[in-house]
Amino acid sequence: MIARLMSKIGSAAALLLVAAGGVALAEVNGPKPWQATFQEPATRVMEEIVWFNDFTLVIVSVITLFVMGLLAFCIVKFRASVNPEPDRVTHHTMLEVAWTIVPIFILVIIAVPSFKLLYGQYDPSKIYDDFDPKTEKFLTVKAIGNQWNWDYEYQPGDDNEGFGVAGEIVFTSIMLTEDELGPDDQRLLAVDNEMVVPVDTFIRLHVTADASGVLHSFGMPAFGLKTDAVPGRLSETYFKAEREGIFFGQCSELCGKDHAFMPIAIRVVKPDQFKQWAAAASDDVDAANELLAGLIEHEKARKLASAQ
Ligand SMILES: [Cu+2]
Repeated sequence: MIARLMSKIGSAAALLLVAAGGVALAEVNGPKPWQATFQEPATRVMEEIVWFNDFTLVIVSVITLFVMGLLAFCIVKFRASVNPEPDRVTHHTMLEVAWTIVPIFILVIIAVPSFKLLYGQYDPSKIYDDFDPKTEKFLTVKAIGNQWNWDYEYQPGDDNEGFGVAGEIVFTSIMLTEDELGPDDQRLLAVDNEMVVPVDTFIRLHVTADASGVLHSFGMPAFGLKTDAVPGRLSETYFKAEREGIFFGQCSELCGKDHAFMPIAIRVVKPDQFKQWAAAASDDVDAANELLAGLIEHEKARKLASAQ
């Protein structure tokens, strides 16, 4: 009996070890088991969102403690046994002025950074002090929500040619099924064709949905990005990823039976890797992805060799 129990505990521990090893192996920027807080920020906007969350949390905590303290104080001080004769005071002008002015003051303190952040999600000059709209180059990518996957389009023109997009790149990004998953792939998040963007570059993101379809929402938590995809309407937002890697998001607007199975995967790479991918992708996306995987592998091996 005890031996059976011990062997059960042993195999459970082994399973846990394997799971922990698996997590360590696949170093990805996405949700982690038992995660309760935000994902590690990869853009300045997300850093500001995390700051704003912490800031309002402090204010909320202080107010909650103050109200609870006040309540406890009144319960003890004015309990019937020590205060048999209730007070007949009905109002106190100074107190009423104070409890109107103080909350207004607190709301203004919250509103100022909140509005900055709200506008900053669409206008980089609110977030990036050195941002100059006249000189800054944007790579424009269009994301189209379908039932139930995403299309991505990179058109030559605008600033895109400067980033290496010489011909039109159009592809569909579909979630990998359980038997298509590789050893490092995240279940329900990995896709066949990832959206590829260069690091430290402003990406202008156009978001819409299939004209005959329904609402979707393009959400990428590590970038602090969420924009509704509305049929017949083009929404514009931007992001600037500050580190390389693979980032995962999901459709964030209930859109039908496979809503949970249309993840968003963005691969952030070096600008020269992006150029090579873009040059190949206008002809053949699969070949371009293979080329990119090779370049990333090569870079990893080079880093590992130089670290030893
Ligand atoms: Cu959806």
